[in-house]
Amino acid sequence: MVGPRPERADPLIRDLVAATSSGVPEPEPGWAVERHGFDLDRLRVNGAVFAVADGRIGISGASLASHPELRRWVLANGIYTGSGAETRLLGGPVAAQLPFAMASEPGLRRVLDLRSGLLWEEVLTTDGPLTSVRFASLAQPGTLVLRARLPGPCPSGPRLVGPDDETDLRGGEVGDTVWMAVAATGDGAAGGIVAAAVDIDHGDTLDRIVVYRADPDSRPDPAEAAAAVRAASDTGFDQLLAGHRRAWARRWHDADIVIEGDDELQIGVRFALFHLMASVADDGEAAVGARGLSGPGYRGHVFWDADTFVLPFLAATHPEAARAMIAYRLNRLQPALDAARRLGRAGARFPWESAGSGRDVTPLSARNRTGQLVPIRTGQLEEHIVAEVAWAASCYTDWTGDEAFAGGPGRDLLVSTARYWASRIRYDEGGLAHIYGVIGPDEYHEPVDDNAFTNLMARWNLRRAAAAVDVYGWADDHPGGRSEQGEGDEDSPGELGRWRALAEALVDGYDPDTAIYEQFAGFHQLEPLLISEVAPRRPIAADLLLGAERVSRAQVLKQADVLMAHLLIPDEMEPDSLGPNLRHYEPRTAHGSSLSPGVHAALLARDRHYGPALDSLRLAARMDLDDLTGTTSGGLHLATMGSLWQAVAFGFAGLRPRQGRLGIDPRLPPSWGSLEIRVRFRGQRLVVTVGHDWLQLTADGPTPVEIDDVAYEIGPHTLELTRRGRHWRIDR
Ligand code: IFM
Repeated sequence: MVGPRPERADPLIRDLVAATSSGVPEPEPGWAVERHGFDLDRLRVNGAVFAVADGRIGISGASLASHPELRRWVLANGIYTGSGAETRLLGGPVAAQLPFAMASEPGLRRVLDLRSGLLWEEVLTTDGPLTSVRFASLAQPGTLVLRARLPGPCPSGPRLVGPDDETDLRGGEVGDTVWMAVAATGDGAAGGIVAAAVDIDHGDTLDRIVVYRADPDSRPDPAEAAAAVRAASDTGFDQLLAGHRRAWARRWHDADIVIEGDDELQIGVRFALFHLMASVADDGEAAVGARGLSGPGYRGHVFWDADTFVLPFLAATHPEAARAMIAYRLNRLQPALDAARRLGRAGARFPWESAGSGRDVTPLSARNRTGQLVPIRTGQLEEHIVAEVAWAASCYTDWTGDEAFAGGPGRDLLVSTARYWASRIRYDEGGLAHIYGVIGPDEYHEPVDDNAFTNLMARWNLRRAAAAVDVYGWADDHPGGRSEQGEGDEDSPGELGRWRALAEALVDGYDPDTAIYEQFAGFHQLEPLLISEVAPRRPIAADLLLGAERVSRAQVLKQADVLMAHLLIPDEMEPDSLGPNLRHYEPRTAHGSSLSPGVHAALLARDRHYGPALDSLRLAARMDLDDLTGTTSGGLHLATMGSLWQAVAFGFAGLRPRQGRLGIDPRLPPSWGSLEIRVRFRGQRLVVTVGHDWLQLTADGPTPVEIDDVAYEIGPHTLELTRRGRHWRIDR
């Protein structure tokens, strides 16, 4: 521990010192998640809800004071340990702890300040009240800073504690700096996490500054971390805090959503945006696991949750982070090519669950909530992920207009995934094309033939890849170069022609008489059971309620399936098919997966069903705050959070990039006063504010938008429109 360093007389720091002395500050309305009291059942849930992260490192929101039921963890983006399906995120050294024990009636109050990314805590310990504030610096990722007002003299205790599950630990001291290193094991893992910590004693307050360094390929150097933490402690708490606050202010400036007239949703939405922003690094590569950096659930494996649910928010608000997520996939293209090859197919087959190596790490079995061992076949059969990796790349291109990406790595992802589908799809004797034996998003039914969602996504993938090659040509190393396109050559249609023909021939289960897509071949013949009537309160795990066997023979969906296609690729869907499919599939959907309600909310809003849309939105917004699935202790459901943004952005605000313009077609529920959403489109910041009969757009620079089929160039000025009936007209 070192002596106090001179702090600047910054009002901010004075406030913080005063606040830590006198307790946790009053939460700012609309910007804080607050919890009072001690609830043993929620101890671990709160560890996720109050987690703080900076895109690289995530730190559990567990109390600083110890309790036997507490679990503390530190996770680093993309640093895995273990082998095969057992591969999991490596735990890092824990620094957010102090040697005080919670009192038997702990009296706990915590406030997560979403605006500034600060976690405040007041806890009664056996020595008296311990008040603290901590943050994971968004300005200097990898830096954890905490200030605590101590209940009394600090008993001696370790600054860094080794994670329970890890065995390969080393530690040491360099001057007043303590360091600890954890190394990954298994599957040729060479990576690790190192932490170096400095304590600064101000008498009755203590500052702890910790620098984490993590590397997937080699053991980070403790000396480098120690030098970095000394530099950070020279910078001092107040400057670190000021930089952190500025970094959060910048992020919110580009991404905030203001819902006037619904305080509960306002908090739910900001809570989601906060954790989405905190979970993804914005340089290098970002492996975004199903629970981000907010917990070890699903072992930190990367699913379609990342590409389909998380990435759109980032593509539209902080493209650097979306690009880092795509870099994660691009850097694993070779294992995806190898996986296809092993199955005798062409192109790239991205794994259902991915970690460090890019090989599939989906477990083959798991215990369900009743303790029964059930086989897991998603790794072999849930192949729609292949198209979603390509979809994510296109989503990034559509929002950013990044031509260098679109004509290079973006095109390559489209081509390698299209090739996979081309080798996977089979023609029948009648000339129709099929994808046999898959699992769709609805994992209650497996395997199925011609899952409409998978087929529609594969069709989109084939068409979009062909269009990309039309525009940008083949990659330089393409055998035969542009001649392979063979446009206009009847006998030898070439690869692009084959893709387009396959896309045309691929069945999609659409029935023009009913305007309904059959979820998979034979779905309409299953028991016509409406889960909305069996279990009026959803979400419900229908497989547990009714038994997996019964559910597999019934028209009960775990999660949005056909409807996912309406959300992701509306231009591929039959005109006016959204309403009929919503009405058909909504009452059949159990929302047994947290990914589902946000999707329904988006589409119900498009369809102007505001009551049910808001119910679904609320479900998504409360999923983790109220631990609706009973699984939040493993981490927050990042896909749900992404779906919440999509529901507001795509569903209610009606934002959608199309042909180089941002389409805007809002749907404002009667109960909301107005909705404001901030995005970045093609390099410009755009603020869209929607009222019931007015629409205001403000952009920093020239921004092409489209409203009611009319193209506008807005920015740097503000454009105001007024509603006439269902149409928007410029104010004169
Ligand atoms: O990717 C999801 C899947 O759609 C449903 N089960 C959980 C996975 C991880 O969130």
